[in-house]
Amino acid sequence: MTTVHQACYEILRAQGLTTFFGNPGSNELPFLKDFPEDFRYILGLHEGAVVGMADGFAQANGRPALVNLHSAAGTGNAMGALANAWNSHTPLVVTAGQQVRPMIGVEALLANVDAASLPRPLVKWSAEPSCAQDVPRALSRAIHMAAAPAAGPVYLSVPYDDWGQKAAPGAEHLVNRHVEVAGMPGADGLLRLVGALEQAANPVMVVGPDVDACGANAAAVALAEKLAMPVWMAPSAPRCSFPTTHACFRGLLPAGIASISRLLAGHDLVLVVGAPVFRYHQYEPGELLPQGTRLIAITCDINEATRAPMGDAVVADIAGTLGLLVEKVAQRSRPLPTPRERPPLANEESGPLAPERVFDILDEMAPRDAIYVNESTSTTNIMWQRLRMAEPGSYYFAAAGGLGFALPAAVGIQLARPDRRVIGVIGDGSANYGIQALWTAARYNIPAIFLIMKNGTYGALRWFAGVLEADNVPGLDVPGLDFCALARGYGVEALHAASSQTLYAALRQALAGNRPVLIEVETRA
Ligand code: TZD
Ligand code: CA
Repeated sequence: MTTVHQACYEILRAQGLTTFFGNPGSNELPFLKDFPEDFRYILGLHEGAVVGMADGFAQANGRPALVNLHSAAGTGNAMGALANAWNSHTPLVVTAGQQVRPMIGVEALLANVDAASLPRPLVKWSAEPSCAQDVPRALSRAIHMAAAPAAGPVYLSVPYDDWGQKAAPGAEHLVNRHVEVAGMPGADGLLRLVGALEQAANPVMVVGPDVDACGANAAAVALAEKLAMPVWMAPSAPRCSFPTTHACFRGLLPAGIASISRLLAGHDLVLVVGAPVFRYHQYEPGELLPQGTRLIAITCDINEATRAPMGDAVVADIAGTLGLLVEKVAQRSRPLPTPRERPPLANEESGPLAPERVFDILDEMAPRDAIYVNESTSTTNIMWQRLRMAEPGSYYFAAAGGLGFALPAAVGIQLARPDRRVIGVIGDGSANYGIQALWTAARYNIPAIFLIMKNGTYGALRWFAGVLEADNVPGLDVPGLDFCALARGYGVEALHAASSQTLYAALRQALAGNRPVLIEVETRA
């Protein structure tokens, strides 16, 4: 007899989901029972950290990752992290253990009441199968649904008495299913795109995270070079889709309506690729676009396409469409834009380090293919100005702005990419939301480097309080945190840096080793 348990592990194995990220409870034990040797279980000590690690892992792999949470409480703890995964199109198959079927109705301890509704609206699809025999099919659907563009998290609640039941006949058909979404613009649509680009006098491109996610960075470069057009990173970009060292690269767009409009002025065409139009943050009322500017977005996401307040959109395969455009558009004869000026190196000063100095030192010391995970909220612009990021997959940031992403994601990304060193640059406020992932890094020897920018305050909120003219706001400082002690408490080696010399030495030591290291650096607010 094939059990539901066996049928599901067959599907997971064949579909390549052999790494579990989880935090177990009683409801999950029958699923985890007889855990096969070719699977691995990465334990996280809090569900926010579990989903953050899985999010980083899935993004860095470009494939769905499996998460196993405990009922409603575990799902609730994970919701903040799900908000980021939802916004970043991360394919996550989130499973949660449910009470046994006869005990859900009486709301026994750990029954997940209305389980399928709980994670909405932060998942693409959510279900609790109506009977045990439907669990393998629902799991199969969850995997394909998560991976199909636009990718995203899905949720499956499984009562724990289902696992030992007999699987339905025909479950073997689910094992090797392949679902493909092949969305390319038709011949007419492509002609219109090419025509718009060729006829524009002064086009500009805005590239977003899905360019990096589908590995189309080189195609974006080729298109920018053919049209000799400047390129901006989309506002609030959670990934880096264009080499920051390229002559065409202009920098990160600010996240306000008026600022964006101002910076795009003078361009008759804005081509947005793989980004929402736009992911704003601060409210800056103004013109959505400069007068006379046309906008066309190429996106994999029907929601992004339809909700945009302006412009036209083409919902299509991003890599394929970019590739065709590169092939079809005529090479412009004008020279590439003048490269932006890199800011001068920051001066050495006494006292806590200026963030500019920290990034200069990091840029000097880190391997050229380092992967940065940013959650140092007040220094994001400085980071985009000073770090050279030329390789695909070099930068990750919380796509919904929910803190608690970077520290766990750094662990998940490093697990997925042992060939490149991952450096999390994390504020002393942000580090507390996913701190438990340090233990996972130590436990599985995942050698990410965690650079904690210790300025004693919620710096970004101080900036925002200025924007909103909100004076005398309480709760904006976080003095007295000892991250070296916290790191050691979780089993991670820790180094303190209060000067350039000690930061150089700490980075040298961390980069030379093959273990996780936390570096706490005193920075200026
Ligand atoms: N809680 C969660 C889960 N996400 C958030 N984004 C916030 C609270 C609000 N928040 C921000 O948006 S930025 C920020 C907070 C608390 C300050 C982070 O401080 P930090 O970095 O020390 O990490 P800076 O460089 O000092 O701003
Ligand atoms: Ca801070």
